[in-house]
Amino acid sequence: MSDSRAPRIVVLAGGVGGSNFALGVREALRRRGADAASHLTIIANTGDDLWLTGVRLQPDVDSLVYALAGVNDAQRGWGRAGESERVSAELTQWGASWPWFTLGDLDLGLHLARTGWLRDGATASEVIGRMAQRWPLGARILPMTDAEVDTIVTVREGTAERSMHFQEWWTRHRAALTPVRFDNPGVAAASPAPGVIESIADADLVLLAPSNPVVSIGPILAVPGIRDALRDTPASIVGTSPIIAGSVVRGMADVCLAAIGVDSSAAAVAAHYGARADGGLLDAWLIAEEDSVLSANIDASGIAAVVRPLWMRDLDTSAALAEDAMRAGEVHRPRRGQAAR
Ligand code: FO1
Repeated sequence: MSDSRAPRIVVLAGGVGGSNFALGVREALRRRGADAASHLTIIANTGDDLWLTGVRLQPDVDSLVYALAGVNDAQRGWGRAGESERVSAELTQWGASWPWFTLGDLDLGLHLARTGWLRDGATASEVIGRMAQRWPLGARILPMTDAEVDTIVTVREGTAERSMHFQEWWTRHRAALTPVRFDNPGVAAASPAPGVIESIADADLVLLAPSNPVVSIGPILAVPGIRDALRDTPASIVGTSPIIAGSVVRGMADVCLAAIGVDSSAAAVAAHYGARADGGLLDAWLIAEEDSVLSANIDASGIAAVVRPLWMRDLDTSAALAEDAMRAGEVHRPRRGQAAR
């Protein structure tokens, strides 16, 4: 199949689930004979970025870059393969780090390089560009914004409330402290990174990865201009449920969903994103075979439910899922009048 028949795809993604999905989309494009690098743009969540021991961490960007470069620790789900942790151990001895948050030596090399470039005036987008010069990624990765936007989790402790950085809540407490709310200070003043709005406007297909709807996709949608660009794009928008048979595929999205009053069900997450006909985002929503009973309800809400196998066990199953999402986008086009043109 010729390159011209492959869609220009934009993927909205968080880190771990987003990486597996992105690998599948890249592979599915290649299997269609397309040059993935010129067809695939990934808009990465940067809401869980942080400064730690003097260096800038971008966990979701790094998970995506490491996975696409093939240097990731696939089993652990984050960081580099073949890591050592000598520096982290030393930082802990100095009391200069979070003892429950491990910075691998190879990973730290990237954080040091990034921090130096940022201090020299580079933007987060330009830093990713430098990473892509070292490792051909077969895709373009854009941060949702070049601005620093945090995710702060507020938890209830008895009658009091306490706030902490998302990474502390996620990694140290394993999301076990009941969240009251998630805030993204700085997001209201943030602008989309260069290329974000343009890539959405020019896409044939926008895919929402099966990433955490609250703390991965949520911050991307909160950047002013991105939600409007999605509503206006002539591209089909197809999401993949991160919930199968009432359980999260990975991570702790159920706790996050509960905090914003959304049930852990494929239908409830679809309703959370909303139908384009009602000013929401979705033209179609991929749900698992285990959830086929929810199809009629989702269809009735104006979102086309597409029942497919969703488990991403390896590159083949990820590519098959991505191919299903591409086909859903071809079948379920935005209805006339919904998109801007
Ligand atoms: N996750 C952990 O569970 N434990 C860690 O010590 C840890 C360290 C870490 C360092 C750099 C990095 O980029 C990611 C890291 N992660 C770690 C993953 C990360 O906390 C989350 O999985 C993502 O931010 C959620 O998307």
